[in-house]
This record gives sequence, C-alpha cells and structure tokens, in this order.
Amino acid sequence: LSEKKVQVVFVLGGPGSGKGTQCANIVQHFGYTHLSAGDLLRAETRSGSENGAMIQNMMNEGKIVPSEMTIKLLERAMLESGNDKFLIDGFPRNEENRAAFERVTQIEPEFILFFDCPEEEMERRLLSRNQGREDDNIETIRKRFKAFVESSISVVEYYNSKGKLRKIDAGKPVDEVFESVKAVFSATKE
Ligand code: UP5
Ligand code: MG
Repeated sequence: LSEKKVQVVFVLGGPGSGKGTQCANIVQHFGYTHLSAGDLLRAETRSGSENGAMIQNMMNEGKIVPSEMTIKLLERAMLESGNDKFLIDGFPRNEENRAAFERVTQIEPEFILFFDCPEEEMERRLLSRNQGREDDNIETIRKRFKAFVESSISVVEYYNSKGKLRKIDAGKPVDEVFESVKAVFSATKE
C-alpha cells in the first residue's frame, strides 16, 4: 500500500450522523471506494474467525475494537479493491486508532469529512433504522454516544487543529447534506 499513491478521506461523525448514507452518494459522484470500518468488523463477526466473538461483544457494548484488528481489515479491503481513492467511514475513533493507522500504513488523509448532528436527531434516526443492527437498541446507543464524546471528538479536534477538518451540518435532510458534501469534494478537485 505504501508504494501506491493512495488517497484517503476519513468520514467521521456520531452514530447515526449519516456517514454510510452520504458515502454511498459520494461513491456515485466522485469515484471513491467506500470502506466502513463498522461494516468490515460486522463481516468479520459473521465469518466465524477466531476474533469474531470478541469483536461482537465489544460492538454490543459500544466499545472501540483494538486498532490492529480494524487496520488489518482496512488494509486488506484497500488492496482487494484495486482502487486508489478511499472513503474510510467510522475510523479512526480514538487517538490510538489514528496514530496506529498513520504508523502502519504511512498514509496521511487528504481531509476529514465531519458530520455534525445533534444527539436527539441521531437517536431518532438509529431507533427507526430497522436494519437488524444488534447495536441499535437504546442501551447500546447511549454507550455509543458516550464513546463518541469521550474518545472520538479528540480525533476530530486534532484534525481541526491541522486545518484538515471539513465540517458539515448533518442535521438536515439527506439531499441538503449532500449538497454541502459535494461542495467540499468539488473544491478539493480544483
Ligand atoms: N439517515 C441518514 N441521513 C439522514 C438524514 N440526513 N436525515 C434523516 N435520516 C437520515 O444513517 C443512520 C440512519 O439515519 C439510517 O436509517 C439513514 O437512512 C438515516 P447512517 O448513514 O447509517 O449513519 P451512520 O453515521 O453510518 O451510522 P452508524 O450507526 O453506522 O454509525 P456508528 O458510528 O455508530 O457505527 P459504525 O458501524 O461505524 O460502528 C459500529 C461499532 O463498531 C462501534 O460502536 C464500535 O463498537 C465498532 N467500531 C470500532 O470498534 N472501530 C471502528 O473503527 C469502527 C467501528
Ligand atoms: Mg455506518
């Protein structure tokens, strides 16, 4: 990976802020491959791998899985895709994730898309999602919010201090949010 010229955009935001929804739109317009760290971890729990049960337990508690596991899955998915432009959704979630990814892959993200959304709105969205996600119950949702505030916000602040944060008001309807997203990607193409 380090030999290839790889472009990475981290897509961050609280649980239910719309990361997955907007990434699907970005893929259609800007030629990126979408890699959701959470989706990769969920696939790993279904694969029956030795770490599957541990990952599942951590996700049901809203805890952040050790970086080595997440990074291994992300690296594999990047290599398998054959693409060189990636949206990495829902990662890095804490300082340790961030530093480990940089150290292991030597990749510096182009910028960070940050979906800023009020917690009441995220809660409403998650409770009505209905896609069978085991962590979409009110107890786990509260734990996910807590982990976001306690661990993930510091990563957002880190990139803000480096001038790499592109903050989006994500509390609006999907197509209005995408208008703001498009403006960010169009601006960086020039
Ligand atoms: N929706 C979306 N946008 C909307 C809008 N503008 N207006 C109205 N409704 C909107 O959207 C959520 C729901 O809202 C959907 O029904 C959608 O239609 C609607 P979605 O796009 O799915 O939001 P997203 O931000 O992707 O929410 P998600 O629940 O996936 O976020 P999380 O960050 O909680 O979940 P993730 O899968 O990233 O992680 C899950 C767990 O995995 C973590 O809690 C953690 O335990 C573990 N994990 C790690 O340990 N390490 C990692 O690196 C990544 C994950
Ligand atoms: Mg998601």
